[in-house]
Amino acid sequence: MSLTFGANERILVIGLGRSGVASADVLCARGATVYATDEKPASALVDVRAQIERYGARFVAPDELSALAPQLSAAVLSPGVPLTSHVVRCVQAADVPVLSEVEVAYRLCRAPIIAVTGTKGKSTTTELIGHLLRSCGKDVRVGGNIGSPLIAQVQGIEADGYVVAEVSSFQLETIRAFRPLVSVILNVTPDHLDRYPSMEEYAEAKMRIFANQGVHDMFVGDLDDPLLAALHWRAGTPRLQARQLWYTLGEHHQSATMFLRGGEIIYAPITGDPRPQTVLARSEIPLVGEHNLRNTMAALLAALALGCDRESLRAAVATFRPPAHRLQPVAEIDGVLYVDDSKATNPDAVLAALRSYRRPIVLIAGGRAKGTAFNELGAAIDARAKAVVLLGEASDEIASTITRTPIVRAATMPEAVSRARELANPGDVVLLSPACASFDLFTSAEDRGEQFAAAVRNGEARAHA
Ligand code: UMA
Repeated sequence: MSLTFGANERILVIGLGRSGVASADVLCARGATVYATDEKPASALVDVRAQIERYGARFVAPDELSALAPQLSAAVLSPGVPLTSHVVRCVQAADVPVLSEVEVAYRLCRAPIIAVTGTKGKSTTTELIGHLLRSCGKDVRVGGNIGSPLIAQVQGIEADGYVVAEVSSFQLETIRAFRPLVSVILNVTPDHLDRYPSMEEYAEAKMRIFANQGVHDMFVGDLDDPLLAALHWRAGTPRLQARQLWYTLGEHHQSATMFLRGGEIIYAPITGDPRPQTVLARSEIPLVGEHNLRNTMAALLAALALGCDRESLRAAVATFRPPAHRLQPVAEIDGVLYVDDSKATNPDAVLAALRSYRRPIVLIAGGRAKGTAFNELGAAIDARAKAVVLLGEASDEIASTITRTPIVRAATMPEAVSRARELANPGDVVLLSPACASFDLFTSAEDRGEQFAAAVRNGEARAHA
C-alpha cells in the first residue's frame, strides 16, 4: 500500500533537529499520527518536545520504540542520524520503511525538483539556480541541506513552479523514488569519512541522486572530475538514463555542452540549433575563484535545460551575491580583507578557497575533523598561505601536515582573529576556511562565521577607538 503521509498513518520522526521538527510540523498538519524520537538526554529536549507537542506529535523515548515499532506505517529519518543507529535498527527490525526527509518531501511535492549535490559548492550552486530561475519569471523554492528543510519548502508550490534542493549524501542514503527533473553533481572528493567506511561508499551515496531518473530527465556534471567523467556516455558504462549535460574548463569541448573559449562561456545545445552560443564572459561573474566558475556553469546548464533564455541568465548572473559564510567578504580594515568561509568544512573546500586569492593569505583553520586526510591541505597551505592560525580539536593533526608555513595557535575565535590581524599586512587576506566541522567550539558553521565577523568588527572598533 502506498504511503500518503496523512490520516490513518502512524509516522515516526527520527531526530529532532531542523529536519525532524519540520517533518513533525508538516506531517501533523496533514493529519498523520506523528511520533518523534531523539537520542539526546531528556534535559536537552525540553523545548523541542514542547514545540512538537504543540503541533500534535508525541515524543517517544528511544527505549520505548520497540513496543511502538510494529504499529508504524513509516519512519522519516533526519540526515544526521546514520542508518547504523540503534533507533533505525529497532524500527527496521519491525519491517517499517525508513525514508529520508527529502524522499517524503519529494512525494509531497507538486513541482519538478532540481537537485544539487557535490562535496563542495552545493549551497552556492543551489542558491544560484534559484536566483536564475526566479529571474526567468518562475515561482521557485530553495531548500534542503542548505539549511531550510525541503519538506517545509515543498508545501503549497504549484506544478508550474520549481523546487531547487541541495541534497547531501546523508539525505540520499534513504531515498527510494526521489526523482529530480534535473540532477547536478558538482564534484566528488573525500568528505564524511567518519560516517562512510570508504570513499567508494560516499561516492555511491551521491550517485543515488540520478538512480531514478529516466530519459526525459537531465543530469548536469563536471567533465573534469574523474569520478564523474566515468559516467559520460563516451566511457561506455551506461549508468545514467538521463540526458547528459557536461561542462568543462578543459579541452574536450566536443564531449561537453558548456565550455570556456577565449574568456567566454559557450553553450552548445544538445537539442535544437546545435551551433555554439556565447552565454556571457567569465569577467561578468561576480563570484571569485575557479570553483565558482564551475558552479556558475553548472547553474547555467540547469537553467538553460529548463528553458531560460540566455539574455535573462546573463543579467541574473551579474546580480547574484554569494551566500553567507562562503567566501563572504566581511570587512576591509587597514588594507586587510577579512573573508568568512566558515562553511568550508572539508579540506577540498579550503583548497578551492586558497586558490581563489592572488594576494597573500593568513588562514584561520581547524575544528572537529571528519575522518578526511589533511596531507593535501598541508601542502596547499605551504604553497599558498603566509601564515596559519589553528583553532580547535584538529589543530595538531593539521599542524603535522604543514612543513614550512608559520603556525600560531588560538583557543577562541577572538584570539584567532587577533593573531591573524597581527600577522597580516595591508594587501593581505585573512581567510577563515576551517576544513573541519564546527561542533567542538561552536553550535554550527553559521555560529562560527558570525563569531568571526563579530571578532573582526570588535577588533576594528578597538583599533580605531
Ligand atoms: N540524533 C540522534 N541520533 C543520532 C544522531 C543525531 O538522535 O545518531 C539527533 C540529535 O540529537 C539531534 C538531531 O538528531 O537532535 C539532529 O539531526 P540532524 O543532525 O539531521 O540535524 P538537523 O538540524 O535536522 O539538520 C539537518 C542537516 N544536518 C546534517 O546533515 C548533519 C543539515 O545539514 C540541514 O541543513 C538540515 O537538516 C535541513 O535540511 C547540515 C550539515 O552539516 C548543514 N550537512 C552535512 C554537510 O553539509 O556536510 C551533510
